[in-house]
Amino acid sequence: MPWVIREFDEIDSTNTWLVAQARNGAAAGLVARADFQTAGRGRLDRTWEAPRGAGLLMSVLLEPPVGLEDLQIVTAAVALAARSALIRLCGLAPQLKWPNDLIVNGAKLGGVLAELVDDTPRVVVGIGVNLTWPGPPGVGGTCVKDLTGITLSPRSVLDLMLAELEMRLNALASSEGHDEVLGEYHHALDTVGRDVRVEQPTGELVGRALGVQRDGSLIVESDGAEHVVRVGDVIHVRAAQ
Ligand code: BT5
Repeated sequence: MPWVIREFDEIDSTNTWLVAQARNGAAAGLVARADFQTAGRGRLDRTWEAPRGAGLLMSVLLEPPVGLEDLQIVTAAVALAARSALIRLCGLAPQLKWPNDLIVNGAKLGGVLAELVDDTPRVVVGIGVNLTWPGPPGVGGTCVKDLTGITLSPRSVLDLMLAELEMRLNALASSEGHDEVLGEYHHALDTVGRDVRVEQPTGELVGRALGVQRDGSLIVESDGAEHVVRVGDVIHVRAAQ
């Protein structure tokens, strides 16, 4: 993948910028990284905050080698790529909270925001990773520096993460490679085996997370039946045994 990296001192949101570029015909592989966002976005109209230079704030435009129905595994690949970059740069192995949060001991280290570009098979996937600031007070965040004592530069994480992402996107093009990414996702997911409460647009589901489907959806057992969760916020209600 010929990545084309655009870096900004300041921007409203790397996701917003990249979606606009995609609508104007930008090619897949375009990457935006910013030192500071004035309107960083989380999912469901929430915000993502970070002081200047304190975290990796990036988005990438992808045309995934899988159908739109498999989009969850593509966004998971972005989270896994960031996780792998952190393992290689400082030995920190965050877990994932379904669908894509990076967490360490339950504290949020990073989050992913995926947005489809109109009705095309293209998607903008953005990620924020806290490097030297643990997030706003009261949200239970953490950062690489507090966990390891190591100060990483956003650009070093970006470069390694893009190399890791490329490997996983290539893998997703074949059935065996897809199995490998899925295996890595399953291994990294802290959610599997836990009792969870899932807040979905359609209501709340309480049960136990059994695993993920091939497309990355979460399987939750509740009242003796298996439910497939494609969207929703998952709250871990009890530690895994
Ligand atoms: C996410 O949303 O976790 C997705 C975050 C994606 C941010 C990246 S940065 C680059 C790209 N450009 C953007 O504009 N966005 C993407 P969600 O699961 O909805 O979590 C949002 C919630 O996390 C907020 O409501 C806060 O409670 C909390 N939060 C905000 N900033 C945080 C931080 N730096 N660290 C930890 N938690 C944070």
